[in-house]
Amino acid sequence: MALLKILHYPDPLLHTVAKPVAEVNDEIRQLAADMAETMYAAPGIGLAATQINRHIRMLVVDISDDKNRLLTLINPQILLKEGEAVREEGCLSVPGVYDKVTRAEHIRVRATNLAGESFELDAQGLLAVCIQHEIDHLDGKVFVEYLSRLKQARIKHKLTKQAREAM
Ligand code: K1U
Ligand code: ZN
Repeated sequence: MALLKILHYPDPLLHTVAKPVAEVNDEIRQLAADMAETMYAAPGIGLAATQINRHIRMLVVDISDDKNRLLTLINPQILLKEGEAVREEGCLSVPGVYDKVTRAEHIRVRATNLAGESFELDAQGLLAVCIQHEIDHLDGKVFVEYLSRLKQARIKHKLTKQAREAM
């Protein structure tokens, strides 16, 4: 297993649109295991392949306190969105920034699992928010894009300065 480097906003690679996974093979299963390890170590409750500079449609999430409900979604598709909820979000690619985003309260997703089988999942609350946030990553969208232009500019400035100082 391996810990992977997480891209930080405003890295333009975070705006890459990921391509579908053609075949679920051992390479994909190894990448999923490395992504889970990276997410738990961060620590985070989700991670999209885009964030570790792999532009394929795969994400991992685990919102459980005991870190024992890992979900791996390959080629996820949102079939249904219902209701609206405002929640504070964070992002491992935008460290130290938390803000409120409005998303669907309930979603139904179809995806492929690590055995290559299709499944459907109904999610609400934090799980629904987290899955929508991760699918946005696969579409090249970072949660700060839901915030005002002024907030985005401030976040960009702060993280660019931090990255320069870390060099
Ligand atoms: O995609 C990511 O960058 C991961 C992100 C997922 C997320 C969190 C909150 C709302 C929407 C999506 C994170 O995991 S940020 C870190 C975080 O929320 C957390 C970390 C440790 C314990 C509990 C939560
Ligand atoms: Zn994120």
